[in-house]
Amino acid sequence: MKLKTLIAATAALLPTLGFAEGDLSRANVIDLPMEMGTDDNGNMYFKPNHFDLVTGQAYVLVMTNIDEYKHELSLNEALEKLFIRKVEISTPDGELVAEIKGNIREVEVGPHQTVEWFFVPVQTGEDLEISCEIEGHHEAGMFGTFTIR
Ligand SMILES: [Cu+2]
Repeated sequence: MKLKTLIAATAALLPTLGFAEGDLSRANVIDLPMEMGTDDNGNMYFKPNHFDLVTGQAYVLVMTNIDEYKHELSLNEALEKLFIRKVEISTPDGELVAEIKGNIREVEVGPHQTVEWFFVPVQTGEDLEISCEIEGHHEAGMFGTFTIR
């Protein structure tokens, strides 16, 4: 297919897709699974502990706490680099419990629970620290970084 024809065909298709319509926060959301836990040596971790993000891309950070006690994720200074869309909580069978909207800086995840955090990076930043600020957890290794390009 010639390029011109391809562009015309693509343009003709676009309005029928319907869902994005200029709203970057809802289009093609990328899943970022992250485990929160403690290893056999007592080291606490986020796994993975680094995320490479790009501006304008919608993400959902799927935080799963595998421990018997709660953990948290604090965005710290990374908050100002993100448009926070919502935090979502569902039952294990996928039924919605709550969607919390607003500029959320910190989320605690209960034992054996999963919470989803939806955001879109809007500014670049290098190695922005995210951390668990529960007493002793940061010292035990529970922190990570976001790099936004
Ligand atoms: Cu923790």
